[in-house]
Amino acid sequence: MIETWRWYGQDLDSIPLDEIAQAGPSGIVNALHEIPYGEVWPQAAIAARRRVIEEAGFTWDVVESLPVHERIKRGAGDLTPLFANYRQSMANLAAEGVKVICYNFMPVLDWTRTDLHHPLPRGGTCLRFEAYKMAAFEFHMLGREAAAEDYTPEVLSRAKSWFEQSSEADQATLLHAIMSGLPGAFDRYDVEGLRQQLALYDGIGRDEIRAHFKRFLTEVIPTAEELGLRLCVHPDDPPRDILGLPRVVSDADDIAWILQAVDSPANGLTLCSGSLGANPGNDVPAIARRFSDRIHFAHLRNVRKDPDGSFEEAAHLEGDTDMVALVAALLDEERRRTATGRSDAQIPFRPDHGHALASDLGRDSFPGYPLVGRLRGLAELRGVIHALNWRAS
Ligand code: DNO
Repeated sequence: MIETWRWYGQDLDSIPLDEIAQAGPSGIVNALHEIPYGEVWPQAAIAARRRVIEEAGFTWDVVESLPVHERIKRGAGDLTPLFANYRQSMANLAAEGVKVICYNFMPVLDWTRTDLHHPLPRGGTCLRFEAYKMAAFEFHMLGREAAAEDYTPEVLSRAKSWFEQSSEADQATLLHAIMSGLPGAFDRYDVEGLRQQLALYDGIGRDEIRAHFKRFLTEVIPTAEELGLRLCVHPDDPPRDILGLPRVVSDADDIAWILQAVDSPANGLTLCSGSLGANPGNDVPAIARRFSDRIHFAHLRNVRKDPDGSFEEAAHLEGDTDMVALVAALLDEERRRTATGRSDAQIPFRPDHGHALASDLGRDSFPGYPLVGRLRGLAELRGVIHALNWRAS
């Protein structure tokens, strides 16, 4: 497996490449976050970023993400220029040798948490999704009455108490946490802005989103094939509908549908164990085995779930997903690929998220992306990989 590390670029990330080098990964996962969604990534800008990465001794293995514009997800307006721009960015990336492109198809939001600094029993903090806080946000702050159908009466009653006792600062902190999943320098909303975004999805259900997704794939996968690129969709996080928005990358049935919608090796999956693992119905190692030949990238992390729909990010080898079984599935797939001579036999993975530990606590970094906590995750995963490889040899 290829060890990679997500880096947000020299202007946005407080963790420099020379510190990442000390953690030991060979590859970097990067995006031009500063370019607004829908615009072309110029080849010169990609080349400049590539030089920075390579001069620090890394390869740029994966783009995460080449974002899909909201209008494509909504199927709104003349999409021809947006598809053309996406294809042009793909061509520019291919020209610079970057071959794996991760993206998602989550309407409006990306990953969603309610607490960015949830304390851990032995010190340090993790990201947490608290069902009652999400309900408080939806029902009381956004005024989305239909949210009542998505939660149990107990969760709704806790939501009400939380809201009644909350200060303006508490509410601002919650809004900030929910918005933090949006990775770029763009598209953060306040409550009113979010209401407006949600209204744009009125009348757009699951079937429509799927149709828009299929259209996207139809537009870009043939180009990926020509350019020798592999696209890999990132699952929804959490893997269920949220804010009344339909989500279509949440479980094995969804993945099966996507992979056959345009049946090509270039149409693949980012196996994100933490995202998929937050749905109690998802057996992540089984999903990995079922779709193994289309996994182009893996995000390895763990979650611990509560019965009310809450969950938090556990240490990489703790939590509800059997990480050793999952890594074993990926290594088996790599052996199969090697045996059949596939050029992409090695699957890039990154330690996805990490607890904020020790010196992380005084340092500003992207939520979920501190140095020490991810280094711990990478080191543990590296140990699992070495041990499984030794046993197989
Ligand atoms: C969260 C990430 C996601 C991911 C996008 C891919 O930490 O895994 O934000 O980058 O969903 O498009």
